[in-house]
Amino acid sequence: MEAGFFSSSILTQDELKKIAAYKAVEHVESGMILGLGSGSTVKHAVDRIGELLQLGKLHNIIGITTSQNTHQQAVSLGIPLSDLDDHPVLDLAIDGADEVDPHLNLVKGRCGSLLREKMVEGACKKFVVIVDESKLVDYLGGSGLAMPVEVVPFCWKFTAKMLQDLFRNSGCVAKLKCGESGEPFVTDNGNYIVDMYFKKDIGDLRAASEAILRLAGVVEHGMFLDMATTVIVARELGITVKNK
Ligand code: ABF
Repeated sequence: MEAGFFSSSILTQDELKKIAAYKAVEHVESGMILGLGSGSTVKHAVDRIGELLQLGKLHNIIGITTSQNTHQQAVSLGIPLSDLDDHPVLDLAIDGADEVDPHLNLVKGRCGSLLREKMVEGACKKFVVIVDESKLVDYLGGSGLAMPVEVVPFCWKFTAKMLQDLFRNSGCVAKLKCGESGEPFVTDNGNYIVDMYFKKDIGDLRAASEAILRLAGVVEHGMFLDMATTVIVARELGITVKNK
C-alpha cells in the first residue's frame, strides 16, 4: 500500500474524485486497449486521457466504454473506440465504484451500467478502481445504499420478490430502480434494475453471488468479487493505493 499527502486541507468530494482519477491515468501507456468505466469519478479520467492524447503524450489508445454516456464523452474527446468483439483482452480498465470492502470487493452499478462494466472489466488484465473515501465500507451492502441487480423486465416483481426472499435473514428490501418521474429505469441493454437494501451483512459473498445468478430473471448483479487489482482512494488527508 502506498500513501501520499495533499497540501490543501479542504477538498470537495469532486476534487477528491479528480485526484483519484488522475492518479489512475498514470497507469495508462501508449498502445493500450483501455476499458473506460462510468460515473462521475471516471469522467475525470476520461477527460484526462483525452487531454493527454491531444497533447501528444499518449498515442494509439483504443477505448472500450461501459455506458452510452462514457461513449459520448469519449467520442467528443476524439478517443478512438472499439468493442469486446474486436478486442477481447484489455490491458487496463479504470472505473469508479459504489462500495469497496477491506478485501477490495466492490459494489458497482448504482448508475445502472453494471452489466457492461462486468463484461469489460472481466476481460482486462488490470482493473484500477478509483474512489473517494466515502465509498469505503466494512462489508458489501454496509453503506445502507442500493446493491443493484439487472433483471429482465418480464415479471420483474416476481424476480424482485425472489431476490428479497433469498436475503430475508439480512433484512433485505428489494425495490425497482426508477427515474425522476417514477418510470422504471431502463439500462443500456433494455433491462430493469432491482435495488437491494440490507440491514445486516449478507455474509458469504460467493454464495450470495451464485444464489442471485441462479434466478432465471436475473441478468447480472453489482457485486464485483475479486476483480479489482488496484484501488486508489482519495481522502481528505491524502491518497492511498491498495494493491491486490
Ligand atoms: C460506476 O460509477 C458505477 O459502477 C458506479 O455506480 C458509479 C460510481 O459512481 P461515481 O464515480 O459517480 O461516484 O463505476
